Amino acid sequence: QKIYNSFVERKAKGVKSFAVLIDPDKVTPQSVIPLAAKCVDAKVDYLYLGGSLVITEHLDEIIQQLKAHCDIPVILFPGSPSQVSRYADALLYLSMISGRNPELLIGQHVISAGAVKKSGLEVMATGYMVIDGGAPTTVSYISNAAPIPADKDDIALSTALAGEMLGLKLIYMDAGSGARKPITETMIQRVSSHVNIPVIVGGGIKDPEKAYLNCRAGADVIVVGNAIEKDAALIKEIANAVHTSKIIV
Ligand code: 1GP
Repeated sequence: QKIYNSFVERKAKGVKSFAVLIDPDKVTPQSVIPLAAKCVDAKVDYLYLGGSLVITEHLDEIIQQLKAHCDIPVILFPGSPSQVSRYADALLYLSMISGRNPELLIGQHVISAGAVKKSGLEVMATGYMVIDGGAPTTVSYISNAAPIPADKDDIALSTALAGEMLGLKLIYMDAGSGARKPITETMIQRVSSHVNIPVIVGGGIKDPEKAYLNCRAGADVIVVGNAIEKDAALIKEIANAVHTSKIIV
């Protein structure tokens, strides 16, 4: 549990982490080489790989290239069991606890359990909470499950608490990739002040200011994908914002 332990240790010290989300369909095994260099230069903590829809046949190759060109842990963020690759370091084993679609709560896990076990990947049981991002996102459409309304902080909190008490190891609050409205700081604060497990926050974060505010509100890991695809200079800016938001504990 090397990577999970790094999450817990960083949280205990109040150190915030920055994860760059790579959509495997928007890169090639070649294009991730300069991207890896930028992430190393910016001191990115984790690379997340995956998405609701992944069509590429080069997932393994993309991961191999990332591993060959940087030491940043590669963590799978799979939209479906077909996105499990043994070349990664760890897997966010997502149960979509915000929804009521049994396939995403347990069904897909049963189907892929044997393959996941065989992969040797570090498995991190994650309570995946989709929060309404202001307009339908790919994840809210594909999951066929209603997201938690953006202003229902109590529902978000109760969902996260239930996930923690069920034994999940991480909470991932996600407004969905490209969300018009990222998750509010009040919701992040409400959830993270009541659960002890690390809280990951992503979806629609477009600037260092929002990343910083989310960390100050209690997020332990900030995930950014879309904004970085549009402007790679943001990698360093957001990494700096996240790393200067350390909370003295
Ligand atoms: C999506 O949380 C991630 O699942 C990141 O979202 O692409 O909007 O940064 P963005």
